[in-house]
Amino acid sequence: MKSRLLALAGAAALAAGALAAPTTAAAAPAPAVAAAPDIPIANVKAHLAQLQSIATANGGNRAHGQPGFRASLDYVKARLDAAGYQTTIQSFTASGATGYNLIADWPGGDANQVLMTGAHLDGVRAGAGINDNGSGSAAVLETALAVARSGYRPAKHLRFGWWGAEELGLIGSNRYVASLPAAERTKIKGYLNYDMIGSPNPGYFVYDGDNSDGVGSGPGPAGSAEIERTINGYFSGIGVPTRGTDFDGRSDYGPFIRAGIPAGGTFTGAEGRKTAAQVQLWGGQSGVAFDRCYHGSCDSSSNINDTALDRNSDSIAHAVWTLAGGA
Ligand code: DPN
Ligand code: ZN
Ligand code: CA
Repeated sequence: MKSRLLALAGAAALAAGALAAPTTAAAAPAPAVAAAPDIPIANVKAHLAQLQSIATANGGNRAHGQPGFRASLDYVKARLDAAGYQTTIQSFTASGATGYNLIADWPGGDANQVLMTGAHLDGVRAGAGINDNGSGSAAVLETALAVARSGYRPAKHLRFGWWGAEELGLIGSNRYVASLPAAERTKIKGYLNYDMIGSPNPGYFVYDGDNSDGVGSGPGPAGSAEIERTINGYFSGIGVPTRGTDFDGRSDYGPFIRAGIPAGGTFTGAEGRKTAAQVQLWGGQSGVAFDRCYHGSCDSSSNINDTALDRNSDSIAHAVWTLAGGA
């Protein structure tokens, strides 16, 4: 993937050439990269309120094979359709029930250079699944809607995905990647994944794509390091320290990296407990789980740290705008 750094280095090389050969015209300015918009946290929270209402009206959950999952999918799809996305529902069978992925393409960009961003939309049966993973689903939805609102003309083609049956073992994302012909797979130049990004006792974790923190199971496909740097660049810009987290395939980026597609994303923590050292970094409660309601009945609307959700939502827009390029 062509990085902004490379583009700047190219401009510098051109400028050096211009000095050596004075007849050469002045170097063209580096191509403009549009600045990402601020993602309105109120809009992300409004999506979460809708997902909570959907769970409440459907037996308290949004799990695979349950009516709350399909209602969640219909909600996200309606918003995308109204904004001008081309949406596709991919059906599959898992554990004797029909599951669905929702794929949304934003018209335009280079069809041979796809940047995909996704989140799992299903929850477990125990509760409404608002942090896991209403948070990622809502933030990715609002980022897609921001693309539509902004008049942004990305250089790469943008695709978004909401996965079914993640909680049964990454079933939906596996089916999606497996369904792609090899030629389509190689067009996907990067995949950004958001799973649990509003944990109530949050950490600021970034998938360790280059294994620099040594907490992964080895570096991801080439290009994962650039994604990690891009995400870290957003957080350093707002003065929030990040730490690497396992790039071991415990969420829907797994099938993508196994197919050789560079990937990255953020995570605010699940059942693990925040250490005293992490409290020094980020505040919060030492010795308490990042998400005490992980896979529990209390993963409801109140199980969200708004600041974490806000920062992570803005980081998604930053990553999409930076990695897709264009103006
Ligand atoms: N994949 C997760 C779940 O849905 O339960 C939690 C998770 C996300 C764990 C990201 C580690 C990293
Ligand atoms: Zn989960
Ligand atoms: Ca790293």
